[in-house]
Amino acid sequence: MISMDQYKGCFLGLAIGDAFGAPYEGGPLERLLWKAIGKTKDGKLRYTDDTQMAIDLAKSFLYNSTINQDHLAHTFAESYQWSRGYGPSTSQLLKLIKRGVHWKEINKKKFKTGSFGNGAAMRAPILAMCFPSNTHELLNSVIRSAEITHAHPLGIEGAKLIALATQIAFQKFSNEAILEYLFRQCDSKDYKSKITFCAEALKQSDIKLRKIISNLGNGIAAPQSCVTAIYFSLKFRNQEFDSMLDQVIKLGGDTDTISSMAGAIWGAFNGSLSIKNKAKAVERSNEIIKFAEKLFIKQEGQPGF
Ligand code: R7I
Ligand code: MG
Ligand code: MG
Repeated sequence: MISMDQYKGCFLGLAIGDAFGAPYEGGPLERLLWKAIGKTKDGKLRYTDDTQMAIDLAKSFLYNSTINQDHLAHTFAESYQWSRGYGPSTSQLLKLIKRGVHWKEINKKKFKTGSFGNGAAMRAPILAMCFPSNTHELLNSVIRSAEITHAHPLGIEGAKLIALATQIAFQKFSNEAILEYLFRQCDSKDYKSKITFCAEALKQSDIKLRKIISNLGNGIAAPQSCVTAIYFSLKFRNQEFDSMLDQVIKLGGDTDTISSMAGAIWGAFNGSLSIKNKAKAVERSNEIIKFAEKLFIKQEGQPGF
């Protein structure tokens, strides 16, 4: 049985990972900028595009009871603020949607086959809360959510793996079972070999971070970050959230997104009890808890839940 606390843990884990990881994302310039704009007036940590798009997805699903692509595209566009640190292609796209252009006309404009950034994957844990037991519906919704901004097959596949990892974390399966399942769900050789490496790496307690970076990645492309996040969530599932966060921050690169995706999966396993206090440092954390509650109530009573 999945509990409401696991939903809260998942959404809070996503937001905490994002807000605490954000000051370390990217190079010196990005870090300097975040130093200047990374806190609210009342001293809370601001979250970035990762949490904003997750909230937008939850809002749109709660309103439509399905993934309505046009509504979701508008919800993303209405929330857009440059200061949330969106990826360049997503920024351009959302500004055009806000001006009235239909998302279908521009989702393959900057990149011919669509973006393979990790922007679709970072919001995918929310889809596991929307469809906790219906995998067919989950996968269908991953595609519908992703293709608005990230139509590239590798962007979609990364989102699929994060959504499935979250869904199965709610069920608390063993790491071995989770990775076998994810391996079977991979479409590409790249993700398959990363899942295989992840399974091997989890057997080695003293593996170096540079080996994780060179084999799984720490970048903003989905193939360079999704399995990395899965690896950390599985490695630290029985340890404190902060131990996981420390390691992801040491990894460098796309620290907000990797800790956000890992945080969501960690929270799906563990619930919110041990991270509630930490969440108080993050802006709008009470509203995030409310969204998690609403998503849980919406799914409760569905067959198989
Ligand atoms: O994926 P996205 O929305 O966000 C990525 C990151 C996250 O970590 C956020 O936290 C934020 O910091 O940004 O951003 P996109 O703009 O869709 O993609 C990110 C980058 O991936 C692009 O700017 C490109 O450098 C690269 N990229 C591609 N490069 C070549 N060909 C994405 N797709 C392609 C491609 O098809
Ligand atoms: Mg971000
Ligand atoms: Mg990021």
